[in-house]
Amino acid sequence: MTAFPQRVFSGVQPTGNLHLGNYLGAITRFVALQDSHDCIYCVVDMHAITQAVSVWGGPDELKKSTREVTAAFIAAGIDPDKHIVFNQSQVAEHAELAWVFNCVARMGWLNRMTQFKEKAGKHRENASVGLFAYPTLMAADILVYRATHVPVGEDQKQHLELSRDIAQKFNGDFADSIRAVTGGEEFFPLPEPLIQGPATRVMSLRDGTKKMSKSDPSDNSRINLTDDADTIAQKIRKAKTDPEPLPGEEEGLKERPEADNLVGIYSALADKPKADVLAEFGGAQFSTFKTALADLSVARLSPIAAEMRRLTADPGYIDTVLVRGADQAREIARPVMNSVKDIVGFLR
Ligand code: AQP
Repeated sequence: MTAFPQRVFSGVQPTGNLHLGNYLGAITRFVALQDSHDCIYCVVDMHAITQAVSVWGGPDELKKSTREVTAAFIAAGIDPDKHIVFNQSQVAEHAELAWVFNCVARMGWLNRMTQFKEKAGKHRENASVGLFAYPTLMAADILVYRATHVPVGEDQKQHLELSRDIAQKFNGDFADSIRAVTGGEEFFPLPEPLIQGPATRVMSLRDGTKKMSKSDPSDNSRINLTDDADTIAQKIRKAKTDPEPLPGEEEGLKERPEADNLVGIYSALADKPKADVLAEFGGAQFSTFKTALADLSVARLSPIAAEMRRLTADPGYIDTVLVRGADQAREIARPVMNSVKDIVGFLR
C-alpha cells in the first residue's frame, strides 16, 4: 500500500444562507483540524450552479454568496495565511479531473445517490446533467489534491464512499500505467470521511426528522449564521418540541427527535457531551431549556455574524484571499493533473 501524506480537503457551496448545520457539521470541524493538518478549504461555486438559476440566484448573487462563505470560513476561525482558502472555479484542474472521473464512474453508481434523488425529486428528466454528475466533481475536488481526509456532515457520507470507489477503480484500471509513470502502486489515496462531533446531522427546527437545510422553504426551520440575536431567540422559541420535560439521561431522547436535536445543538455549541447537558437540564421544561439554548446560540454566533459583516464590507480583501488561495491550490493540482494525463495517455 502506498503511504500518502495526510492532507485535509473540504468544501461548502455558495447557495443561500449558511446555517447552523453547515457550521456545526462542517465549518467548526474545519477549524479544529488546522492545528494538526495541512488543510484546503474550498467554496465550491461550480457545484452551486448544478441547480436551477432560481436556486443560486444568478451571477451577482453567486459572487456575493461566494464572498459570504469565504467570510464565514475566516470569521469562524480558518486562517487563510496558514491554510489554503479559494473558490473552485479558479482552479481549472477540478473540471479536468472531473471529466476523467466521469469516464471512470459507472452510471449505476451515480443512480444510487440519494442526494440526486432528493434534489431532482419527481422531475428527474428536468434535472441538470451537472446535478447527476455532482459526485464525480466532488471526487475530483478531493483527489486533485490527493487529499486523505475529508471533514463533512453525515449527509455527504455516500458521496465520500463514491469518491473512494472512483479512486480505487482509477488505481485498478490504470495500474500498469501508474507503475510506469510514477513507479508506485496506487496513484490516488482512498479519502477518509471525518464525520465527527455531536452535530454531524443537525435537524430542522420545525421537524426533527428532516435535515436542517438551506433549501427548506421555511426560514424558521434553520438558524442562519447571519441571523441577529432577536431572530435566533425567536426561532428557538418557536422550535417544535413535545410536551414532556427533558429527560435526565440520553436513553430518554430516543423517539423524541426534536428534543434530541435541541440537546445535540446545545451540546455542540457548549462543547460538552449530551450527558452533561441532560445532567444540568434533566426535568426542566422546554421553556427553560430554550431560553438557555437561545442565550448560548447568540453568544456563539453573534461574534461570527459581526465578523462576517466586517469582512464582506471589504470585498477587495476577500477576493485577494481567494486569488492567492487559488494560486496555491493550482501549484498542487497542476502536477497531479499532469500525472493523470500521462497515466491516461493524453499527450501534452
Ligand atoms: N443539517 C446539517 N447538519 C450537519 N452538517 C450539515 N451540512 C449540511 N447540512 C448539515 C454539511 O455542511 C457542509 C456544506 O454543505 P454544502 O454547502 O455542500 O451544502 P448542502 O449539504 O447541500 O447544504 P444543505 O443545507 O443541505 O443544502 P441543500 O438544502 O441544498 O441540500 C457539508 O459537509 C454538509 O455535510
